[in-house]
Amino acid sequence: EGVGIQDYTAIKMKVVDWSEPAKNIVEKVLPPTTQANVYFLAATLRPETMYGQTCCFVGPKITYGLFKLHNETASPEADNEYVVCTERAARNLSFQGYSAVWGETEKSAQLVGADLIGTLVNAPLSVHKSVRILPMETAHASKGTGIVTCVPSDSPDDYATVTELAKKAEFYGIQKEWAMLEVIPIIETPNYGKLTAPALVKKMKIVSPKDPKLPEAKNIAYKEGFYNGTMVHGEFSGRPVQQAKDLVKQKLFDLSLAFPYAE
Ligand code: A2H
Repeated sequence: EGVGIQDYTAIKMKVVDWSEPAKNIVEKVLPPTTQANVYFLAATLRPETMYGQTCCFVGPKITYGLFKLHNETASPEADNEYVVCTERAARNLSFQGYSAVWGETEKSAQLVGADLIGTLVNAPLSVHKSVRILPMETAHASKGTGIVTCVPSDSPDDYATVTELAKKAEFYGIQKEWAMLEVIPIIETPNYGKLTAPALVKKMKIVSPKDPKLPEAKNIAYKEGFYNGTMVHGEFSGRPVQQAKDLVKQKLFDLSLAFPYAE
């Protein structure tokens, strides 16, 4: 990676229902009586696309932890939140004001990505209120939180991954429907219409999440969306993406559905 700082928006995707293997591990340390809220923490550079989330990815082989999330502004009773992310991300968070003691993490459990698959989580602002945790073999352990929320309308990587998962659901040990939530138009671009990522994947004949043309597709989609995109969904519909990005981000912060995370 470069030497610059990457400013992410960390999206809090609240767990509604754990997969069986995850439930066995998590309920040992956080029995239902604790009434703790647990969130998958997804790092994104495109908060304005959150209306179109259809699932959330973990790397099946990546090791994750369950970490206490400290919130200075919460009352003591409400200070009962935990996040799932990589140990590396938890350490970064502990230097950014999200742990009780600066530079120290509080790990409650360890889980491998494969165990998390099938968990149902809320997707903030999305037309699909709750979505499944699904595997993404190309997710990096050392980028962001290791968790990627999936927006197939605007991310070629995400679109290629859900297409693959739907095609080979049995192989991936998932239910096909989990990968087939409707792809909603969020942003319109002059060159690629209302579904930029699917249009690019088709045009560039990208056939798998490991296709070598994906990095280029990702660059084109990002530039098109950011510089030339117009919102076609949600309360900032009609606004250029360059304005909507900060407006949606602030809205997520105000609703406590996200917070800034840098690395
Ligand atoms: B983006 P950068 Cl709609 N492994 O969010 C692989 N990819 C990861 C990751 C990880 N550990 N952590 C974050 N990411 C993804 C939305 C989105 C994103 C859209 C379009 C493009 C896009 C929905 N997924 O990213 O290397 C996350 O996906 C293309 C740049 O730090 C995050 O933003 O620049 C982006 O990659 C961060 O990538």
